[in-house]
Amino acid sequence: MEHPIKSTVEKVVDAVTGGGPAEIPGVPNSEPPSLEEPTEPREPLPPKPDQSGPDTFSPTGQPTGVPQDKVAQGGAYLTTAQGLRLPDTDHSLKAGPRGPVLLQDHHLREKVMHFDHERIPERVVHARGAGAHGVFRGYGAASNVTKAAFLAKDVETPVFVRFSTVIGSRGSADTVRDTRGFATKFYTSEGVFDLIGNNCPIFFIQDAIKFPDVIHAAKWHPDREIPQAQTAHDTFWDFVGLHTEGTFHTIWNMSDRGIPRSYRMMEGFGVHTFRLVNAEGATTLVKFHWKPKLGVHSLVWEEAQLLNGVDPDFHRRDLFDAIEAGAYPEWELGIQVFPDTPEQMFEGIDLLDSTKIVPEELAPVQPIGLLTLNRNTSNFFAETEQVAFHVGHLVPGIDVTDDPLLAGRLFSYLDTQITRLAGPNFPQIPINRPHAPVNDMLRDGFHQTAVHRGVAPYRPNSLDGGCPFTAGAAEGGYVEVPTQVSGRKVREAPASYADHFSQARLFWLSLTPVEREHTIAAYTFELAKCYEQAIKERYLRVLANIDPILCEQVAEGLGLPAPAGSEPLADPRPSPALSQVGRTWPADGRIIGIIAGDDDAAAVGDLRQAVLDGGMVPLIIAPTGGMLGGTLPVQRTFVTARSVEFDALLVASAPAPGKDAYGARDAKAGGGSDAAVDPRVLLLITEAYRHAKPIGGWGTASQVFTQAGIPTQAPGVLLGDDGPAVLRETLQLLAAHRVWDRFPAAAALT
Ligand code: HDD
Repeated sequence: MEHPIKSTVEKVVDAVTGGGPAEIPGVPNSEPPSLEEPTEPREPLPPKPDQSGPDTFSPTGQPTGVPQDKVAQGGAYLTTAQGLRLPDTDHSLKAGPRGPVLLQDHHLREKVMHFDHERIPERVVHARGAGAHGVFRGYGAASNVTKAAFLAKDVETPVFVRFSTVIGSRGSADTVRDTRGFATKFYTSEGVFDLIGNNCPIFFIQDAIKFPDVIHAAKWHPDREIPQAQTAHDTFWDFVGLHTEGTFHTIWNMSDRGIPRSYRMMEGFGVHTFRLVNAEGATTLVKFHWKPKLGVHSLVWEEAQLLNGVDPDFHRRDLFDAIEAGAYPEWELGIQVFPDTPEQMFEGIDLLDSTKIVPEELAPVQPIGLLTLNRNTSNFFAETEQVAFHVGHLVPGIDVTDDPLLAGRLFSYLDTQITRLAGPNFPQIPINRPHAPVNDMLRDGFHQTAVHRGVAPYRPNSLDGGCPFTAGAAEGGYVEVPTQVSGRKVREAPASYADHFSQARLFWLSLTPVEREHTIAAYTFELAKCYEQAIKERYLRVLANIDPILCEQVAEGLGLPAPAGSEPLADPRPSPALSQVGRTWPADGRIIGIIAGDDDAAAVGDLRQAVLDGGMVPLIIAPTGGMLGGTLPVQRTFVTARSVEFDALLVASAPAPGKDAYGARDAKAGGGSDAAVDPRVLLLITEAYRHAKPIGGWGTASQVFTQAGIPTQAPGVLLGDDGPAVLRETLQLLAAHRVWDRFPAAAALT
């Protein structure tokens, strides 16, 4: 089957990277757009298909008929919010051209008043995010354990997904070391179901009452509001050093998992154990997983740091561009299934403790459906910013458990929307509207947009004919599982919650040497950023309880003695599923940089086509912009290109220093094998090499590698006869995402 990217990627590469104007359906592109101000009112342009907002439904579930293509700038004449046509929006009403502005200028007042109130409070956590629309198709594989209609075979359900970082503000950078949110809203026929997970299977805390503590510690210092969007500071390490139930989540974030390559390439986890109910009323405990079709890949730390400056929107852009290109990201939803026993334990693991996983080797993840993101947002604010998720948005067949972390979330998610979305009527905002009929008796309040009919929004009533009636399970009503509840009223945790280290150790032991090396470096970086010596020393004692080598290596980096652990070391069996290294994946959607000059145009043309045919995105990097050889659009110049944007770099020939190449004015010019190469190209290549990316070339490319100090025999350095030959080898390397052998430390920690 042809991958969707193949048919569309070429067109979009141009549109996305500036190679040509994007085509608006129905509007021919042959006429160059006029830059002159239009003088005549004209018919609005037809909206692009992806400009239409979500379908709108009235609070009673009927389509509103309000055309969602009623987008901004859609009509012929500018009006006020009241529909009054305006002759001028550039000048305040004044007593003479140089006179004072008049208080009666109602247009000025409306325009500025609305602007003054354009912002809403950002989310208290997960403020920075990116969203997309898509569809979920059930495989039917879960039908024996749940009656949820959207999981039945071939049922298609519209979805909206929002990815996020946790700690930073709305405007913070994307590639920070942090947990990522993965929240999915399923607009099912039975009502909205929200699965609000992370890219991490465990959480910092076991009880929601600790959530304000962990977030206060992880966010910026309250006195100076720094640092932004990262945990490399005293308050975080102070907290996790004292509160050791966060040890597993912390090591997860210090591993490469904390810096994903792309939202498209990360797993998602529902974290808690949920309870499923089938048509017969039988219950099963499950954990939800999202498995990305492109595999799980990460940045390396230096790439992440550079990207924070070079392209702080890297993840947001990557998601948007991929969808625009038709390279629709896909994830399989899967479940780990456990018997619903009174103990709610599995193989000795407490299923109600959200700081623990059940290794996939013990309970395999069984695929139950496919998520495809296929439509970008048309308005970030209306959709990504206003979407409101809630763990209590459930459908028949899915119920909660007594996980105390989940219990607190059931309170918090509704509560927070009151402040953020200014009142209780946020379910009426288009992105939040269910696609199932709504027939509630909730009335009035701020931002009420429904015009409810009837006089009896109460039950029982006789005045509205007793309507609406309640639904039992047979009519699709949501009936909670009648679980047995008993116990003393206490503020205590069960004994099993006291194990804080065995699974952090399991994770450590499951990593490959190179992943361990990265994890050591991350701990060393973050702890070295702390001012307080006591905090570093205390955290080394935590590390000693995970693994003595880990502790020693971090201690060495900090210049401190390595302490002994206070707990006996567990001896868990490693879980290979936790490592990101060692498997191969499709290279679809990867970005291939091609460094070329005018003389290389013919060869580069063939290579570019081969990259497109491979389902990847070629970006041509040349000394100057414009068209390479007059035929191929140049997307990056030596000034704008930085290695971190590319998954592999291919070199057509050795470019001589350009006139604005820094530090190269006195370099040896002219031909010959030792002729100077543009230093910006050398930087591109040395960085890509350091970050273990495939680099290749043909023709005079070997000169570039030699001058960059890269041995041409090194792993992942490919020299061939022509571009397509080099690309074939590059593809094989990209299947593993990186040239792992190139990391010098790969052998050191075995
Ligand atoms: Fe939370 C947002 C994920 C525990 C309180 N959370 C939020 C989002 C995600 C998560 C992905 C962003 C949703 C969006 O895109 O709008 N949160 C989690 C996971 C948790 C978790 C996987 C543990 C397993 N959260 C958690 C606890 C509490 C909260 C224990 C409070 C007691 N979370 C919130 C919140 C947020 C939120 C304050 C902020 C914005 C929002 O809800 O809508 O209510």
